[in-house]
Amino acid sequence: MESNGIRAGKAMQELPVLENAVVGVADGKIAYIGADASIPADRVIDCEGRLVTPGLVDPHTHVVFGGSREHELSLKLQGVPYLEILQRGGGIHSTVEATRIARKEALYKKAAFHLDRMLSHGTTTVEAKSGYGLEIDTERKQLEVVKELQEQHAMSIVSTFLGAHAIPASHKENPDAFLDEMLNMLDAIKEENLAEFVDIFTETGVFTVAQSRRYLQRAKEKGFGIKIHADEIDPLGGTELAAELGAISADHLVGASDKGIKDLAESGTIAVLLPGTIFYLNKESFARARKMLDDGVAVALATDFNPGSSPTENLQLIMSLAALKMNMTPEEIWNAVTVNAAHAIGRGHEAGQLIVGRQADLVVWNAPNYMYIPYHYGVNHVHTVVKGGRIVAEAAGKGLSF
Ligand code: IZC
Ligand code: ZN
Repeated sequence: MESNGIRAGKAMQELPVLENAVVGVADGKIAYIGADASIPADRVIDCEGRLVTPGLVDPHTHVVFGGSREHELSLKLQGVPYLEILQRGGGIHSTVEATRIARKEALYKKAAFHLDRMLSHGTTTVEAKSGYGLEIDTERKQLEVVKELQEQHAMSIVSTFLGAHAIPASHKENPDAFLDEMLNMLDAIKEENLAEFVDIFTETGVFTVAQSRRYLQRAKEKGFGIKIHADEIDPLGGTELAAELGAISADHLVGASDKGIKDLAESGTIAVLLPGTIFYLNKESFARARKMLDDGVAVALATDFNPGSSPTENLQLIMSLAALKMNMTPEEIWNAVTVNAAHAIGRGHEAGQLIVGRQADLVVWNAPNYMYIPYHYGVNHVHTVVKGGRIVAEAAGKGLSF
């Protein structure tokens, strides 16, 4: 999987594959990749012809939250749209209520449970957003949970501050004052290393492009990397804004304009696409991945794991949706969940590729080749997950050899 880093547009068609290879691990790092099976080792895992890849990287999740929203499924089936549920005080607001009353220990346990499930599905690095507090204390509580997980959980976690996730009822008439409150948290967040990135939900009924620009510019001045929930439901122009501000990623992009897509290619902003969300919101139009790839954009894929619009930890399922609903090829898909996903969260130098000297994050799959994973959909293909040289997940049973 070695390459010169991020892959944009046509370069995403390249996927280096070694047949009959050996991966050597020492001190938690990759020490050897090649064909020499006689190199000395204390312990040998015979992969019996199975596919081995870098650990998957999931660059967009909302993994720390209280409660769940299964009661919204019947509303959705009656045709009530996501943004209307939000306007009625449900959706994000109902998760905010549950997160505000949850004790920190409970939030930690619940997030750890979801992270364990991600690991068991082959994901070894994730991004985690706050945004279910919408006031200082709960936003901080979420960020502190992420920090504890970073220190204690096997998963590598990148923290993003999404205080600007919705307008709380208390500030309905004055969203700018709310954004100022969230901006006031940034100095402490920086000082205590509670987040690397700042994100905003730029959407109808949430934050406008003008509000998002002002907010993100301030965050950028304070030294944060920038991300945007851009054109997820309505095409407002968040994609163009991401490019204008030099965001590291623009996420969702279902309504991205032709110009917005061109702008992303020019700015080098990574398009993080979340087809699981469109599937789960029961919508017809997916993001225009083929247009993005033709125009030279670097595409990544993520679960968007959250309790409302995408309750799944399984990035393998997202790979199938990317193939079937966005016409991405297996090669493009693998680049999108490894190297590009790592770059979308500032981890291009340490995750997403098998390169000697890097952390040994590997997945052994019950699959004969890389095309098999997006093809055989909806189940977990993991045989063994190795994180930093240690086995952290194994499938029950012996699996299939090839
Ligand atoms: O909890 O609904 N889109 N934020 C923006 C979400 C989905 C998460 C949620
Ligand atoms: Zn999101």
